[in-house]
Amino acid sequence: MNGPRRGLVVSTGKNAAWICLDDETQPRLAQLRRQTGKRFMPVPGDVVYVRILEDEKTVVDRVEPRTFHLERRTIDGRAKTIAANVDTLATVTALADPAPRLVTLDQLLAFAELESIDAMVVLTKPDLSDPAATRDLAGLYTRLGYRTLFLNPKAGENVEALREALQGRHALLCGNSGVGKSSIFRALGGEGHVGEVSRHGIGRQTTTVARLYRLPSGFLIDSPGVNEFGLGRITPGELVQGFREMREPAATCRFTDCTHLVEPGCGVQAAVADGRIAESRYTSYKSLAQAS
Ligand SMILES: Nc1nc2c(ncn2[C@@H]2O[C@H](COP(=O)(O)OP(=O)(O)OP(=O)(O)O)[C@@H](O)[C@H]2O)c(=O)[nH]1
Ligand SMILES: [Mg+2]
Ligand SMILES: [Zn+2]
Repeated sequence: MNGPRRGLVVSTGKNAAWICLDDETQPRLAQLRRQTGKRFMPVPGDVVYVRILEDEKTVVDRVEPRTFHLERRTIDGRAKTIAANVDTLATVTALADPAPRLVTLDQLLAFAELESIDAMVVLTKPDLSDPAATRDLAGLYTRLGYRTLFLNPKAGENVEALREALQGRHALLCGNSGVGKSSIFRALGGEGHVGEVSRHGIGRQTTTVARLYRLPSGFLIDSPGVNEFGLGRITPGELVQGFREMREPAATCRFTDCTHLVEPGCGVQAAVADGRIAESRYTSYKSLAQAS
């Protein structure tokens, strides 16, 4: 069999990538070729065609055009592509340890909304949190229409519900460091930390590279903790479209360029005042609006 074979990128290193061929279960290490002078870096989720040489060496021939890719800002402000062909953001938020950062969650949800991809809300560590607080948070996002579930990946609790929710999806786990993304990834069957040593030493297994796990249909990508998941520079008018419950109220503002922060006659502020918009969601909106 010498023809090109199709596969999915699982993870990438400097000159090589782990590829899971469509008709195999174990990933293979494949070499990346130089393409027009510079190396083209595939990312997890990329569809590639590889050739297997006589000595079983595997070489990536070409990378299919991406339907979608996700970028994040590096510390020095550059954009780095972290995953390709994703259609669902599986946002992960710990109910405790670390305490939920709702602005991160709301930013991820706004990002998905603005990019027109699906999002779901996964809440972890229910065992460390007050049940009433868990119910309140789950209720808020369920009412907004997001598929919301809580699970304890460490104990294996509710993991099957998530597996079912991910069926047929090309999903990316995202959320702050330490919330349990890799625990979820492993609970579903993904390989843990092959050939990877944590920057923080033994005991703290922070993920440094994204990796993919093929589901019976679809895939799931584990990614490093996302702190800056670029909404980039956007206007309040654009940002408010990322908060689905604010769209209608925003259409009633007196000023068409309303920032929904201080203006009189603001439909959004009125909806916060009478409880149609949750305080925490508006707090997230304000902090994102002031940051961009
Ligand atoms: N008690 C409890 N601990 C959990 C739960 N889920 C994950 N943990 C623990 O939380 C810690 C962090 O989990 P990880 O899965 O490494 O978190 P992560 O989101 O992958 O973190 P980064 O790779 O740094 O982004 C680990 O010690 C897990 O065992 C849970 O539901 N309950
Ligand atoms: Mg991790
Ligand atoms: Zn307004």
